[in-house]
Amino acid sequence: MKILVINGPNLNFLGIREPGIYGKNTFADLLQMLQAWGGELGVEVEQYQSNHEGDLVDKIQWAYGKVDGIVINPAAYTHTSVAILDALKAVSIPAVEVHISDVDAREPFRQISYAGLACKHTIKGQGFDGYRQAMVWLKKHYGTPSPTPVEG
Ligand code: CA2
Repeated sequence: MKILVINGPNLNFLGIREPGIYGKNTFADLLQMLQAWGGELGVEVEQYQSNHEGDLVDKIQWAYGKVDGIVINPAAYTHTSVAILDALKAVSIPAVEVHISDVDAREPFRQISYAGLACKHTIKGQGFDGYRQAMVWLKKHYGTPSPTPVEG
């Protein structure tokens, strides 16, 4: 199974500012964790981060026919982007939305998610572990079952 992990604007600044909301681990730490979790789950992980809405749309379109699942944290574009929603709908790849912080406990505008309307599942407020949980969820629901060992 191959999973594409997409991160939106400013997430490359993780660990540099606002540790109270997003934790003190850096974006480089997150990328290392994604690869380690992929190894543990037996899942191939590709990651992509951009600060640009159109680039995120391009990457979602690129994924068509190439990956089995998408984990996406569209960051601020979560709350504004119909283009990302439409791209996720267009490719129809099973997607899980992740938010590091508990968006429901923050400003009202963060409680609206356009991208989430095209996602099968959402994980919020679990810190970086939310990405692992999203990969576990995709593997459970869309991974190929391991063959049953034959005895004898
Ligand atoms: O909780 C999340 O994961 C968010 O998607 C993060 C976005 C925010 O706009 C969403 O409402 C919730 C913001 C990411 C910005 O990341 C920063 C990292 C370091 C310093 C400042 C911002």
